[in-house]
Amino acid sequence: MSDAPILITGGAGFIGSHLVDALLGQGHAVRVLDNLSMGKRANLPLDNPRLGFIEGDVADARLVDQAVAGCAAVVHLAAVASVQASVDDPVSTHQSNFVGTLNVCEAMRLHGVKRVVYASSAAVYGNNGEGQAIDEDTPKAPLTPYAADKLASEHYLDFYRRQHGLEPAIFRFFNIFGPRQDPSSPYSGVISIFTQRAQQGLPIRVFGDGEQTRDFFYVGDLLALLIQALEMPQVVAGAVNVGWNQAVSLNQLLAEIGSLCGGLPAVDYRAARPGDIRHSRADNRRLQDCYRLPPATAMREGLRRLLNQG
Ligand code: NAD
Ligand code: UD2
Repeated sequence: MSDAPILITGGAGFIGSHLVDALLGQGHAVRVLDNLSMGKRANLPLDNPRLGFIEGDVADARLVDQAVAGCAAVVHLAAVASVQASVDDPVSTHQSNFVGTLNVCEAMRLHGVKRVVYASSAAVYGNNGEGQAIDEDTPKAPLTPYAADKLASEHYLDFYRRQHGLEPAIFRFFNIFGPRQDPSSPYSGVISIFTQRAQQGLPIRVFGDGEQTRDFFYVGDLLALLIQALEMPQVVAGAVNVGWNQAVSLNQLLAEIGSLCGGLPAVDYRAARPGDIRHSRADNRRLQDCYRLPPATAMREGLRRLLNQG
């Protein structure tokens, strides 16, 4: 096992901290760069000598350069993972969600680091492909600065591939859920909010009629894909959707949570969020063709693990 660490930007966050645990468990050295805007030190095994932690901003080119130097590869997860935050403040979220990616690309070019795994999002499709499974060739229609920054980052990664030999493995995550997904913001992942409020007996707000659907993917299943993308000899060209090609409505989700919690608090149906996507489901044939998929963690099992973390 090389002693050169794997850099995980955003590694103190929900997905990143699970990846840190998995890579350390496999004997890798790991380095995390995170500004703790959403991530937490408590998510990290900071006493592990094979883990280095740098608190700072991916928008700081000098810091990113230091963080990338000497690394074997990069998993670039750092971003403001809130669509609404990007709508409210596109200038500052752009620094994290796009300039951060450009800084990572530049630092990798300068230090000769080739492999980068990048977390893009189903948001790049906007409302295109609604109602049927969305494949990677579906026309892109980013509706928000968050989605636009994800798509722009994909294009820059491809430029650095063509021009400078970077090896980007780009995933378009649909809706990832699991332990450590922070429910503290009204714009946190819906499953983290619903489960926390169900456990605390607080009223649950549904924005819309609850028939909107998402393709939910348990975080534990994602880790195997991220590690394969780090280790595979050749990266897959282009972006790959991460989802199970299964549409679950919020009302179905609530029924599952209710049956696991022995009932639900009051559910309050409100107006749909402006620009909210009605139906989202991943055509995951490219994922199945290019990666070894772990057995899917069933929604109920994922919810059970999440509820037990509490
Ligand atoms: P998260 O908010 O838990 O993780 C993001 C991490 O990045 C946090 O730890 C945060 O502190 C850090 N961060 C934010 N801005 C930063 C900056 N400027 N400099 C350094 N660190 C910064 O959310 P997550 O769900 O773990 O998301 C990880 C990545 O996956 C993000 O890029 C997100 O856009 C993407 N993604 C997530 C989902 C999902 O359903 N969770 C879906 C699609 C894409
Ligand atoms: C989008 C992206 C996802 C990720 C995420 C980052 C799509 C399909 N998904 O997630 O890939 O990038 O943004 O933030 O583009 N809701 C409620 N009540 C609540 C909270 C949410 O009804 O308390 C609804 C919300 O209106 C939406 C659904 O739940 O209809 C999912 O919302 P979300 O914020 O969990 O995720 P989403 O799909 O916007």
